[in-house]
Amino acid sequence: MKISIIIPNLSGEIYLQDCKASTDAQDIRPEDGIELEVIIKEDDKNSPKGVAAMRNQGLQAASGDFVFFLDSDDYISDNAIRTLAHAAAEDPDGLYGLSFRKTRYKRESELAEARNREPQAADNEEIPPERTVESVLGILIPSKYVKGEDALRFDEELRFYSDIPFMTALLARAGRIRIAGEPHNCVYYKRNRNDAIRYPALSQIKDKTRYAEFAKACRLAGEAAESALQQYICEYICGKMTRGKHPEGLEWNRESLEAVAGAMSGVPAEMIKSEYSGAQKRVLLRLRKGKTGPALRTAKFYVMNRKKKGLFGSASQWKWNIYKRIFRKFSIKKDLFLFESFLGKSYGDSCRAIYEYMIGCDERPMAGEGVRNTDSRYGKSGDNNADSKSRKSGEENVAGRSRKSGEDNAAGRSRKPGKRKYVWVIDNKDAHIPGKHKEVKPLSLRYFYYVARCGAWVNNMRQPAWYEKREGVRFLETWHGTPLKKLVFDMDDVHSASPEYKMTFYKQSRIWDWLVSDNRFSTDAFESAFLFPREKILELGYPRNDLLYGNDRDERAAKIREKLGIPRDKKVVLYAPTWRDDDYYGPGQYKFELPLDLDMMEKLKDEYFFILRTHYFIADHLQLDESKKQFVMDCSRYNDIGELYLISDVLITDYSSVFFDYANLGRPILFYVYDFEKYRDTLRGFYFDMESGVPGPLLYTSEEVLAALEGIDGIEREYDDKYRAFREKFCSLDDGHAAERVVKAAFEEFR
Ligand code: C2G
Repeated sequence: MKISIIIPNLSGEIYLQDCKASTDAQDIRPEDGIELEVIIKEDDKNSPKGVAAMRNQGLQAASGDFVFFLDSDDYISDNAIRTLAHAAAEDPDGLYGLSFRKTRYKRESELAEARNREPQAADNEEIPPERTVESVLGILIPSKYVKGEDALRFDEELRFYSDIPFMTALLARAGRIRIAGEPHNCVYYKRNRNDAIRYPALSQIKDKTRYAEFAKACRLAGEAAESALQQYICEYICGKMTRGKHPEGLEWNRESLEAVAGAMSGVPAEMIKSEYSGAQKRVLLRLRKGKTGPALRTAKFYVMNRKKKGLFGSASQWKWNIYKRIFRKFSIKKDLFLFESFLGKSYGDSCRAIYEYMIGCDERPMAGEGVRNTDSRYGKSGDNNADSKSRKSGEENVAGRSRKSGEDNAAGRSRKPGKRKYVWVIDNKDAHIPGKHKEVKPLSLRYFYYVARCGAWVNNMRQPAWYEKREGVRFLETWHGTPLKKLVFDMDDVHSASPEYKMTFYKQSRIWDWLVSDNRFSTDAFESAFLFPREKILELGYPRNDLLYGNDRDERAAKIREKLGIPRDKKVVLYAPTWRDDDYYGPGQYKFELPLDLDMMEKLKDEYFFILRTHYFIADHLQLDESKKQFVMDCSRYNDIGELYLISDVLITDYSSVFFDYANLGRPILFYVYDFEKYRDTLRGFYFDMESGVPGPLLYTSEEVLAALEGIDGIEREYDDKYRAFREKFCSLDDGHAAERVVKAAFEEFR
């Protein structure tokens, strides 16, 4: 038996590799008597003809007894063809198909997981009717249906929905599709592409004609295989509705609904009534009768409700409506600066440093002042307080802006400090924010008010996806770390909770007017990882690290230690790991179990005090025994990790960006990387080789951490050269004046 696998390749090389690897790996034995023919049809990049044409060319070229359609971004399990062929030997005119599994991962990771998957009984002996119409993929089709006089072909006029008429006609001739093999190990892997910006799937392309084409495809499909087609139409409409999306990515409108109403007229009312309920049922029944106006009103109401619930939970829905309908109608206030750090969880990071620099400016006289940053907390301009670091990069010119502080003071330029207003988004009782300002809780009504009206927004993470920047608003994105772990578009597989991650990130980052970078390395990474224009990157050092160079940093550290109640005679170890992309309750809600053995660390309690600090995404609270509290403290909710750096003598971290900042202090850093290989090879990947590139030892067990702390002086000596080189590369722009440089570069009223 000969089987022709037809692969239309529209997506280029990036996915095809896995696809080809899976056809090459087919487990076919001599005694099976199976011959495989793999036909890959490349589309013309300059004048693309589309998937229907490529498949037709494939059918023309196929010489097998059966054909099998595989998409170039998908792959199949190694036993797929053999299993299908065995099934088809029983009934050579029938249709057999594979179970579908949607995946976001590469073949290698997916197959590794499949090996551990428990066998499970198939839910169904047959492929569900809506899928049979929707897609030709994963089905072994006897050649008699695609050869000869009335051979089936794809309609090349249809760009998105050519499968519908093909499949309805095939079903009319060959009947139902039975599932071959077991769903846990014999599978068609349908890849959900995670990069709709650079490599969109057909289903991710927004096109105004899509909806009308869907209706046309249904009309062409006509009478054939009626019930499967009808079920598919209903599922399609409800599927789009429940996701709150029109297929073009637009709002539903009457025209688009009219386009499907025709296809709906043949659907029996009984079927709708028995299988659907609520708004879905009402919309389908109205469409069936051609009443597009009432159907549209019901659908819109339904979509609106779903959308808001999804965004905020129903409690905040009304606030969002007020934001959209009322607050956004007011003018923006140019002098109103909104600050938000780590989603309002803390008063800290670069946003804090920028804010404190700004209020410092407002308090001081303007004319002839020359040097702005005289706040004792951040040291004096020009006074370089860093341990022993080089300042060679001081004159570097980035994005056409001078880094020299003070000299570009705008004598005579109006700053009107009196008019400026500051608002902080904050939900942390321990935040004691200085200066005249207002505070709003995230997602409160006042929050929506200021989001709608602010003239400038300073944020260190992404703003909410629903936020649309208004004309004249300035957005300063400080970001929150030099990346070791790969970010967004540099990640192949996205393991975190949100499948839309890359697409959403791309859209959100388009509104940033400036993005702050701590070093050249970060600038390069942001350009490739965020697809972000280099000219908008302010490579001026991290404002958040200014405090590490303050003249008063020792005094300040002593106060913080006292406030926290840390014994004076103890050295402090700060343990600050990052989060794990694959261990979550939901988006932004990650799990964490302390991997450091505190019983073991107790041995050091006479010398050391331990501060534990989880990442802000971690939802789990650390549970500490009373007995441990004399040498361990949980500071996960502490406002600003920068202050914890100041009071600690040693940092333990893993892949978190914290060590780039901490290195400014020149104090020892240990890397407790108990899951190193998994993190590097599967979860994220790194921008550089961690084993050779970080300024401290990689440790894999609590025993090793203990030994390293016991011998910390030796480690400091051992890593001295490496540490120096590391600081040269990553910290050379930090000097206590980054906030000043960033504010001046972004906001003209401060120049
Ligand atoms: N952070 C913290 N406590 C931790 C870990 C992180 O306060 N235990 C803060 C630090 O300011 C750190 C920032 O959150 O620099 C970002 O944390 P990362 O662990 O680096 O992770 P992520 O939020 O995914 O940031 O490009 C930046 C990072 O690579 C991505």
